[in-house]
Amino acid sequence: MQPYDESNIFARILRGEIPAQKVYEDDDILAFHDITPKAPIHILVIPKGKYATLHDFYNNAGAEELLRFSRGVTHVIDQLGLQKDGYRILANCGLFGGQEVPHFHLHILAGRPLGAMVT
Ligand code: DGP
Repeated sequence: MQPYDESNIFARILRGEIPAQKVYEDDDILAFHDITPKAPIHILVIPKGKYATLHDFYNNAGAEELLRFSRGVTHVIDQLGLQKDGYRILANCGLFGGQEVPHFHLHILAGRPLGAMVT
């Protein structure tokens, strides 16, 4: 596995070097609007820890950190009122997954019927 790239864009957002339109932040996670939204609501949720992929996150974060991340994601969904009409969560991982930014993140997409697939 590649070492974590400190210069990736989300690491720079976390360090405050690049602005982001934040919707939620706590000690463990940051949620912000995607710069190229694929749906009326397109939020990215990232752990503040240095994890490149889902496996990196799962294998190296502690159980409490994983729990707090899950809780934070759910909180963002509730805060934005997405439960009622529904939403999609996805994670692009690695080359074939089309992951552009090597800091683990979830996409939350909502605001219109999304159909069977989002690319
Ligand atoms: P992925 O392919 O899963 O790595 O998606 C990365 C997403 O990050 C992509 O939908 C566009 C978004 N993105 C890239 N650069 C920036 C940025 O500087 N700010 C914000 N808010 N989003 C960005």
